Amino acid sequence: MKIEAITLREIQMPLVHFFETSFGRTYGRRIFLVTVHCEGVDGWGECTAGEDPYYSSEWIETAWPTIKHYLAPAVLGKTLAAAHECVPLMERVRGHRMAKASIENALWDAGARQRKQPLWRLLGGSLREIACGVSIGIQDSVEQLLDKIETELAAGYRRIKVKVKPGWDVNVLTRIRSRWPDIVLSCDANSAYRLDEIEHLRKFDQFNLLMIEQPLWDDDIYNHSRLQQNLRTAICLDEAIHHARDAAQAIESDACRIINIKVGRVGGFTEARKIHDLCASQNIPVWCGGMLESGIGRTHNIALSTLHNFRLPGDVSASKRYWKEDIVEPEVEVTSQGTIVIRDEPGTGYRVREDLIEKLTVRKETLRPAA
Ligand code: OSB
Ligand code: MG
Repeated sequence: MKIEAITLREIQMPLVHFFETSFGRTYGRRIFLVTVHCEGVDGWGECTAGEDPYYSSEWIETAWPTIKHYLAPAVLGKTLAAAHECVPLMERVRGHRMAKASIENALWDAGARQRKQPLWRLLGGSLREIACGVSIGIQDSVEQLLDKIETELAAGYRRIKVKVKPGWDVNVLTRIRSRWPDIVLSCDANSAYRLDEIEHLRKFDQFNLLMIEQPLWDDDIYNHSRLQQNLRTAICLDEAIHHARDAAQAIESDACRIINIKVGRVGGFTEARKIHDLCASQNIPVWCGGMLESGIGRTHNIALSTLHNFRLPGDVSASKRYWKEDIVEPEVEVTSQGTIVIRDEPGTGYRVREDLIEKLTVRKETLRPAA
């Protein structure tokens, strides 16, 4: 697989409904797509860096120049036998994992298409149907949130996750539990609390939550361990896990009992698989996180979720929850049982709608090997 050129593009897509976390509200996405051109086969990847450096320090305006000036030149013109071989080529660049993941994942996509094999099989997956949950942002009122939960439960989703922050937490969880005492429920704080709020966080134990996701600092493992020793509810780490070494430290120090794997946050499929395998060996369940992806990132998340230790429902849900029209065909659909049935066609099993992508493109740049 010779990497002849790489195309970077930004497309803009308004969200069907705004999405609010403890760090802010998003109305639309600036989606950054990467295409690798390899001897007649194109592979697509999505860079999950956000519009702002709030979820992580990476954002679209760091990812673009990092790929253009460092990561693309490191792989352009190279011939690889398999996608994972790009990892050492990009290693000299520190961090910028979402940027790296977009190239690596595009190469996996190209590799699967070239071999005419499903991506999930190439990744080593085995599950033929994956369980789906939803992540519901902070709303303008609790009533609005309860309405949303009702809609998602009626659609069949198997786990409801709500975003929390100080002032939108115990009161909200109380209302949810009084209406639905038995649903599988979890919450995600996106680092909105501090260790001196331990007494407040202990109140979350009364709600029988599946987990509380990333309650403390985004870069912290040690204090999560101190918190976990004082909570019955399982902590799940998201932001704090960048690679398999982080995961090993978090597990060994009992900083979390569940891990959320986001393929962008950890730098690509190779590292995501390493974390998956490590967690499987330590009996720590994992699930696939989401970053409000378009169909391209979404279908990569689906492929990853077929690995056997993705034992809990992921934030992998239907296209129509986010987009009026998605850029893959068919759109991602969820069964009334709250599952996605894995497709057997080569690659992701979903066709990339290049015509629609072209219409949505606001910026595009094709990179070639230096002469
Ligand atoms: O913390 O999981 C998160 C979206 C953007 C940034 C961070 C997070 C999220 C979500 C949305 O929770 C998950 C989804 O894509 O539905
Ligand atoms: Mg999270």
